[in-house]
Amino acid sequence: MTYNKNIHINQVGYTKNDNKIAVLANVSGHFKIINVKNNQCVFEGDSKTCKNKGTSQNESCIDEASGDVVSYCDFSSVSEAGEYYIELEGQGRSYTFLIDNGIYTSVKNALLKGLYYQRCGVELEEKYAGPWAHAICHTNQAKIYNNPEKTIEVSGGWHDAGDYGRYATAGAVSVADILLSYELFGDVYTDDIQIPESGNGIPDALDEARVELEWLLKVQDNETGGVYHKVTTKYFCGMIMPEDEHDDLYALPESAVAAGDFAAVMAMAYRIYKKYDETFANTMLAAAKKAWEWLEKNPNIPGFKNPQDVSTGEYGDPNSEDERLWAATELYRVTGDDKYHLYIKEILKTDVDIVSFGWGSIGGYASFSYLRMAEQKEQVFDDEIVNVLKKAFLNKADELVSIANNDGYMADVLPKQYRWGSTMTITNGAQLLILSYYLTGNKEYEEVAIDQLHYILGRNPMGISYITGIGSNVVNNVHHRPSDADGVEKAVPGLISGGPNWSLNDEAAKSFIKEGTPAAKCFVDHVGSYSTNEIAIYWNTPALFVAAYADYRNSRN
Ligand code: G3I
Ligand code: 9MR
Ligand code: ZN
Repeated sequence: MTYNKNIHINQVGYTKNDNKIAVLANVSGHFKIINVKNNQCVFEGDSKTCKNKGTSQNESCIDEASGDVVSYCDFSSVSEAGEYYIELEGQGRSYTFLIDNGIYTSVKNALLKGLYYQRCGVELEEKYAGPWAHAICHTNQAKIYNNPEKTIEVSGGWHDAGDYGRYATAGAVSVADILLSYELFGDVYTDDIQIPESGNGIPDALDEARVELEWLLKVQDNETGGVYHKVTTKYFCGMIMPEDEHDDLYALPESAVAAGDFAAVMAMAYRIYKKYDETFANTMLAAAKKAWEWLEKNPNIPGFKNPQDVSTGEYGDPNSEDERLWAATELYRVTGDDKYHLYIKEILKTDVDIVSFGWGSIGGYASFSYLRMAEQKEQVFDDEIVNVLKKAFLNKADELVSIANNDGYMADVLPKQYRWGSTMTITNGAQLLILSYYLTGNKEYEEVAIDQLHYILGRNPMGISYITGIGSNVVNNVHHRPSDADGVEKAVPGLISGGPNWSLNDEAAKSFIKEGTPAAKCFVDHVGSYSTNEIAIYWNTPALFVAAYADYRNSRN
C-alpha cells in the first residue's frame, strides 16, 4: 500500500491519554487505525470536516495559512501502546507512528544533543559525535573591533546556527530556555545523553548550558562590565567545516541588549548552578551585577548595527527596555536589592514587552520570573505588578488558543507570522502556553502547546518533520555548514529547521517556491535556503523546552 502524503501525523506519535488527530489535506474518507504488529484494525471512522474538529459537518473548510481543504481523523480513543498507521480507504496509508508515554524522551535528548554538535573551540570526538565528528575550531583570539591591537581569548560556546558566528543575545536566550525548563521540570534531564560530561553527576542539560555560559563570561569586558554583541569573522565564510575557517575573529562593540540578556541569564544561572558549583555561580552573579552597572551607565546607547565592513548576523534590536527589565528581575530575585525592584516598577510604566520569548523581544522571560518569584515568595513583591504581568501573560495565552483553534493545523500563529524562524515563533507560543498552564491549570493551554509539537514533528502543511534525524519524512538539507561540508549524507541530527517564511529572503527560496504559495508552504528543504531552512540554537531551545515538558508530563500520566 502506498504512502499518502496528504495524511499529516505527528511522525513520532501520540501519548496514550492524549487527543490523537491526524490532518488530511485535500482528501477525506473512511479511515482505519492498523496495529503494525498484528495488522489488526483497532479503530475505524470517517474523517470530520473543520471548525469543531470532533463533529461531522458538510461544509469543507479551506485553511488560510496552507490553502488546504482540511479534515480530521480523530482516533483519540485508541490508547494501547503500540506502533500503528492510518489506512485511508482506497487512498493509501500514513507513515507509522507510536502510541506510548515515553515517545518524547528521544525528541528531548536529540534537541539537547543538537546543541553539543554546535560546540565551538573543541574537537567533537567520534565517541560522542559519531560521523559528525570534527576537529577543534576557532581557537584564535578575537580582535577588539574598535581597538584591533587588543585581542581577547574567546574560545568556546556554540556556533549560532548554520554559520559559525557566536552572538551574545542569541546565546543567552538559548541558555535561558534550558535553565527555565530545568527549573520547572528538571527531573526529565538525565546525565547520559552521550556528551563528554555525561556521568559526572550533573544533568547533561546543565553541562551543555555551561558551555555557553563560560563563553559568555569571556565576552564581558571585565573593566567596564559591557558585553560584546558578538564574536564573528567580518564576512560569512563559504560552506566549509568549522576547523577550515581561519579568518580573523572580531569582538564587535558592546550593546545594551547583550548586557541585558547577559545580566539576566547570569543571575538566573547563579540560582540554578549554586548547588552544583558555588564558585562558578558566584562568578556569574558578580558578572551579572557588573553588566547591570554598565547598563546604568549606558541608559540610552543606540542599538547594535553592523559596521560597514562587517556583514555577519546583526541581531539588531534598538529597544533594550525588555532586556533591562529581564536583567533587573533576575537580579532582584537573587539579591533582594530594592534598586532592581524600583527599576522594574519604573519600566513597567512604559509599553515594554512583557509576553514575548525568543530573540529580540524577550519580556516573557522577565514576567514569568517575577511571577515565579512571587509564587515562591523569594522576595518582597508587588501585588499590582503580579496582576499586571499575569493578566498580560494569560491574555496572550488566550490569543494563542484562539489562533490555534482557527488554524487548520492547530498552529498557534497567523499566516502573516510565517516569517524567518517561524518554527521558533510556534514553539515560543507553546512555551508561553505551558507557563500559563503552570500558572492556572487550564488544560486547554497545555493541549494547544502539545499541538505545536505535533506540528513540528509532521502534522503540518508540508507533512515534514522539521527536526533533523527524527521522523519518516524529515528535513535533511538544512542550511548548516557542517551538515553540508562533512560528506555525511544525513544532516547533523537534532537540529530544527527555521521553517516556512513567506518573505522568501534568499535566492533558493525565490527559485523553488512559486509566487503565491500560501505562507505555511513557503518552505524548501534546500541547503541554499537560509531563510526557510537554516538551523539555530535559539530555535532548538524553545523546541527543547516543549519536548522536555511533554516528556515530563507523560512520565506522570
Ligand atoms: O517580524 C517582523 C515583522 O513584524 C515586520 O513587519 C517585518 C518587516 O520586514 O520584519 C519582521 O522581522 C523579520 C525577523 O527576522 C523576524 O522574523 C525580519 O524581516 C527578518 O529579516 C529577520 O530575519 C532574521 C535574519 O537573521 C536576518 O536578519 C532572523 O529573525 C534571524 O533568526 C536570523 O538570524 C541569523 C543570524 O543573523 C546569523 N546566524 C543565522 C541566524 C538564523 O538564520
Ligand atoms: O550562512 C548565512 C546564514 O547563517 C545567515 O542567516 C544568512 C543571512 O544573513 O546568510 C548566510 O550566508 C549567505 C550570505 O548571506 C550570502 N552569500 C551566501 C551565504 C551562504 O548561504
Ligand atoms: Zn567554531
